[in-house]
Amino acid sequence: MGLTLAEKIIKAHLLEGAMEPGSEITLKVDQTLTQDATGTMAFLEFEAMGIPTVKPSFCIQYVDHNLLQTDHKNMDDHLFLRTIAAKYGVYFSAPGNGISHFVHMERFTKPGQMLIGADSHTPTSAGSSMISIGAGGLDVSVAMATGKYTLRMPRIVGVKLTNQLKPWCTAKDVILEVLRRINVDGGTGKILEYFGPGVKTLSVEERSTIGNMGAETGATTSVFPSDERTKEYFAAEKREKDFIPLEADSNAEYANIIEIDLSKVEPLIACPYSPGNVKPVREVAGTEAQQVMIGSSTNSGYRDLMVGAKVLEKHLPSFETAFHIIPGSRQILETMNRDNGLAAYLRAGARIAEPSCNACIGMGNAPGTDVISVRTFPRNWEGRSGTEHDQVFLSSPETAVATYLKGKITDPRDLGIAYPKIVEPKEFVIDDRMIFAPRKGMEVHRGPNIKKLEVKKALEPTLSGKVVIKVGDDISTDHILPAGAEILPLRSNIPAISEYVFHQVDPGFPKRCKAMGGGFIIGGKNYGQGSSREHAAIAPMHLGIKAVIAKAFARIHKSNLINSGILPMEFSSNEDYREIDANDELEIQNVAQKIKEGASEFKVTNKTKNRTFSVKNDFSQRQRRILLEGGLLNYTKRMIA
Ligand code: MIC
Repeated sequence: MGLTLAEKIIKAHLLEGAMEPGSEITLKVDQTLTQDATGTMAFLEFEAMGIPTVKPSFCIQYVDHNLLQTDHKNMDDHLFLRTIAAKYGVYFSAPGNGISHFVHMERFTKPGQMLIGADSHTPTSAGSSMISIGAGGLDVSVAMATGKYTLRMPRIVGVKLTNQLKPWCTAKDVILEVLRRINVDGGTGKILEYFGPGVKTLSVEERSTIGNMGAETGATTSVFPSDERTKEYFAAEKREKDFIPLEADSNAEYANIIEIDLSKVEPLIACPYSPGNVKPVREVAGTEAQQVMIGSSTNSGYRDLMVGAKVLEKHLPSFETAFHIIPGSRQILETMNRDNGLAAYLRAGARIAEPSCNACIGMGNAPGTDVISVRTFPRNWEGRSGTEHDQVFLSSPETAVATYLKGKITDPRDLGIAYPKIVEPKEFVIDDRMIFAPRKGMEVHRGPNIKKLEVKKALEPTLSGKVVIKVGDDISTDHILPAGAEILPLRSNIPAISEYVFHQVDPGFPKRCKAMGGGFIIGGKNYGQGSSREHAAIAPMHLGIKAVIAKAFARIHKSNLINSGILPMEFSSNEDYREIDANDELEIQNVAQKIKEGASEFKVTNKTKNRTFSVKNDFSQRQRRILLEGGLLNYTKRMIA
């Protein structure tokens, strides 16, 4: 039997374990990326390991999230990252240079290599045929220290693309179609591997859009072949030397196949409050929109921005809708400027932001009360934009620009104008002067907001305490610990950020949790979906959370809980979820001993209800040791010693 492309790349990096779905494997890491919101903690963790320099052949620190500088904190963090990166042999991309995923796609991707990034959208590099996986900051700092990353071997699902997209229908609509079919947890434990004759009709940028938002399905990552289109892109980046062709064997077998006829893909839109709540644009067309944004974390590439510029060159809006453009990188901005795209936007009333993720995570440009906001972003959970009860819709740039022109949600095919075909440039404007190579001898800048790392003690023999909160299905890490202009600058200050745990869901949580001396969280299915932010585990750990019992977990958050020494347990029978209430007193007796012995089923006593129920886990040997030692940092330090 032949190998899928994902299997080929994994096989070439396999250090330990067998490539059987579900079994634990350890892979060699070629590259790591961190961004500022996750990077400060990742570097504090790296520092605590006492390793003089990073192991992988290329590590880079980006600054793209915390760019709103309303006091000293964010710039202090930028300077900390600049100097500590230099100390440990890590490249540094300065604020203003661009969003990690875009700059990485432009300057550093290498087909066939393995990238681990402290951001859930790291699979953007799927477009350049890498295995690129999003992980918590501590997992990435361990990869920086050891050159290794451990995960469960995913099942490889084939996504077969045939034919080609019709005018106004885009790569964003392709990934929204995938989400419409498999929803926000359908990719869990899987890699989505794209193949088939339709692949060659998509550029690297378009493939990257699909890889980026593959994260929203819960997939470990996505991957595309490396072909002539990849070669063209690398040539435009003057990086021909980094190109190699790659594809699956012709007799590769996939766990299952999702077929997408590109010619049948139509403009789609994800409605509030989930990237999985996908509908045809025509179903919601006519809804008045007072804010439109193109760019930020998804769809801020050259093609994405030029298409809107070309439309607006010939057709002017009423100027009544607020319009924001957030380019992915300085390179995109400069290339767009060279090709007259910027002028078109300025004339059309766009507010042009610096290249950043900002608005995607509520760092500025929050919508007003009851405002309908159409954005090309990847996520729209309630409140993520910074406004309570916001109404954020996720669409392609084509749908966004059509909406801007009409002032209401509009299927771009109904504009009745010619589709401006965007040809990718033969050459981008390349300028790497804002990327700094590591250099020894810089003193590490540590602002007052950077607090000492907290490390948990070994697992208690028996866990007991109250249910501090009970939540439903699909709770995202934004629900657990929001981002936003007020909270994001506290990422290197755990005591301060912990005051915001479940801020939008239940603002009394931190106080109550501390008063109760910690306890348990009860969750539904897909608990912890979304971002890689390990703060959504570290902050609950700081407040005394001992275990989360849920119907099922999202991959990255589950690892982050284990890494923070919090037990993620699943209900053996989901019926038991209904029988628990907040404030119930729970106990898991002799849990440490049982974990040591390899138990996979545990008895939980609900003392309040006078009943017992069972919970399960699939912990590997390694995860058991991590939990027993109180987290991955303790475990890694001991391994290194
Ligand atoms: C996101 O899109 O949710 C973020 C903000 O980029 C996060 C990272 C973070 O919270 O720092 C992610 O996707 O991992």
